[in-house]
Amino acid sequence: MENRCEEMRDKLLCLLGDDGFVSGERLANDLRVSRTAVWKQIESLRKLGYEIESVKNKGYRLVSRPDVPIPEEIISGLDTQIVGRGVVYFKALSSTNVYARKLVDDGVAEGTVVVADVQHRGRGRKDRTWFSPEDGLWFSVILSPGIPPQRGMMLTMVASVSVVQAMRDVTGLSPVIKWPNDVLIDGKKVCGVLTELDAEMDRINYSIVGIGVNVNNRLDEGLYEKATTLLEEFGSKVSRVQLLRCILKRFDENYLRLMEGDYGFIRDKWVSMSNIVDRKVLVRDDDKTIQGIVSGVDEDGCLILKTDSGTQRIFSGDVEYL
Ligand code: BT5
Repeated sequence: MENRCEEMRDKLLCLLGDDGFVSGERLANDLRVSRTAVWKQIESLRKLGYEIESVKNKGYRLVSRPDVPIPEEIISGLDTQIVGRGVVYFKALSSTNVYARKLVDDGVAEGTVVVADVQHRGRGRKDRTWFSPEDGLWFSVILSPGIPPQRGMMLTMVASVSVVQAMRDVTGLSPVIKWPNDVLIDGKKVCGVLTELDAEMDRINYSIVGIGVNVNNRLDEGLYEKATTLLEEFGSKVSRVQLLRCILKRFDENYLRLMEGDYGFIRDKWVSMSNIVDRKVLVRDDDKTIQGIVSGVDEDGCLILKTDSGTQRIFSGDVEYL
């Protein structure tokens, strides 16, 4: 029933278009439903935030669309092959990654995106908390890449590269990637990626790539020192719908490159968007720390570090620039 309604709402939005009035009769005829059914759908669209004017003897006119990442706004005309084939939207969830996991168990299609306006238990890496109030962009992409698990970091890289490209496209800003999963503007975190995997020895069965972007949201008091929002950096509100569509489009392109085995392409793009090579860093991983100079990032996404005791490959950790 819900699906049928969504389908009808989609068609209704197409028919309403963006200019002029369309009569209730014409809508009812084209949709092959009663005028009362049309009215009900118009009401449900209004509840979602669409402003629709209705004038006697003229019909309905779409005045404005909401900036809410509902499937109707995200999927229409998206033109991707895998990423964003389906979108599931919630006003609030505990965590989009957790819900995505449930959808995997239900056998949902690869590329499905779960998005929520608010997360009550948004997650970072290592059980850290991700602050996710309204007006941000919190979503997860379900993938089944079939690549070896040691290449799993490349999925985080695909996500970060796509976010940077989309932010450039939409705002003209130039964010920088910080290994392993941060996107920064002027040294402050604007986006974080949490990639979770289910794998066998030789292949990843599925992966959930969670992306959190501070768009027009406020930040927690304690975060302002090290985090920022696009609103703050761009100076005015950024459309979440436009940004999400753009991220998904870029994600699809980059993911397809990865599926073709072009790890070098993703790695090179990632490196060109980060400023980590040749930097002196301290990497913390649980209670271990290691210091050195970054000589590069390999095609598994590992950091190559020149240390006093030789070259080391770093798989995980948090980086501090020295
Ligand atoms: C991350 O972890 O950066 C991964 C964040 C992934 C969030 C997305 S939202 C959609 C999906 N569903 C989820 O439940 N999660 C994903 P990490 O590198 O461990 O960074 C976490 C640290 O960033 C926290 O300990 C805070 O210091 C800081 N932080 C928390 N909320 C933040 C925010 N909104 N903006 C910037 N920094 C934040």
